[in-house]
Amino acid sequence: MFDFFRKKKADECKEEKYIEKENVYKNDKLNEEENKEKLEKDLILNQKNIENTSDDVEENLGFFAKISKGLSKTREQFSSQLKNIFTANVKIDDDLYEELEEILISSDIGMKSTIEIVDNLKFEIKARSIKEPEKIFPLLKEIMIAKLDEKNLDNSLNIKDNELTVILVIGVNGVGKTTTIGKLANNLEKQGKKVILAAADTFRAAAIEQLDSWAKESNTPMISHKEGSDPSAVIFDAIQSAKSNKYDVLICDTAGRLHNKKNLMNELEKINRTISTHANKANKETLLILDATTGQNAISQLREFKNVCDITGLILTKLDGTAKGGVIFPLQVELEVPVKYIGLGEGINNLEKFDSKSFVESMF
Ligand SMILES: Nc1nc2c(ncn2[C@@H]2O[C@H](COP(=O)(O)OP(=O)(O)OP(=O)(O)O)[C@@H](O)[C@H]2O)c(=O)[nH]1
Ligand SMILES: [Mg+2]
Repeated sequence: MFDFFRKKKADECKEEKYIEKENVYKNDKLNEEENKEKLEKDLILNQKNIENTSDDVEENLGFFAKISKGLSKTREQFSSQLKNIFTANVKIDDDLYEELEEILISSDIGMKSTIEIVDNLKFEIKARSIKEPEKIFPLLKEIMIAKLDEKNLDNSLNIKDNELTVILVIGVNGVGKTTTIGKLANNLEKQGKKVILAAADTFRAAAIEQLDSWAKESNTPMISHKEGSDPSAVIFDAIQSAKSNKYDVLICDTAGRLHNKKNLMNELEKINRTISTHANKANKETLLILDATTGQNAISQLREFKNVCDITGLILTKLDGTAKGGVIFPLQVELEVPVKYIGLGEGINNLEKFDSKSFVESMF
């Protein structure tokens, strides 16, 4: 009898041990799977951290450092020429002022601004009794910044909380309109704005796909129709969508156009009518994109476009590829249109708000 119970007890013990073992095994297996999953997650996180680090390095490079890096060609030319004339024992006389004028003009600063900058410099050197050439650099910077700010223009975009802003982006072919829209959308998204894009360049083959890839990269929705359709109809739809989904900013890409091409300018007029009729309460910006590498040509483009439409601001692109950065002076001071952003490269993070102080500092 006892034997029977003893055997039963032993069997139960065996069974318990077996269950225990099985549980340990199952737990081990679970742990192993969990560990594997955790390890995979860690790997992905590490990978992301590595990727983020390189993005962050770019982002954290700092506002001034980024502008300074982007303007290296302008600085190389401008600053090295200045250093050549402002040597330790230089005499501050008319020859020096003449040489300075030449340098400013060769940097695309323009005749009018150059003469005024040099006149102000002469005046201040006399008034402050400056004798040492090393004191001229900071003074010249100060005068150049004051020149850029002379007209007291508002360099920020007309964007207000809880209100829709419609930004129409225009310019001649290939200046960087679509690329700038991608960068701007990304920039505004990062500031917490809800942005939507309108693919109103229905003219050029692949223009819609190009904007679409920027929309994806900047995490922004895009409204588009078929190639060849009416750009105003795209903008109409985009405005409806922006209004009903409470977007903060609608940015409209348009086909490259010359001011003297009648049909394209009529099309622009129709686009403007669509915006003012269907987004009449919205804040509006018409941004002209100018390619800095074209130097003086950019000035004539602004002149021509100003005659046919109301330009509220400029974005100067490709400053990274040119020594003609000084062209900002005639654009903003003489033609009195504020530069709102500058393009300093092809990547999504290469668009910076324009600010006269950091710009002039980066020229030296
Ligand atoms: N280096 C540099 N390249 C730029 C910059 N902005 C634009 N680009 C380049 O300029 C070229 C033209 O850019 P797009 O954005 O297609 O110009 P677009 O004005 O939309 O051209 P269309 O639609 O054909 O009129 C592309 O190769 C861009 O990468 C910039 O700030 N720096
Ligand atoms: Mg384009």
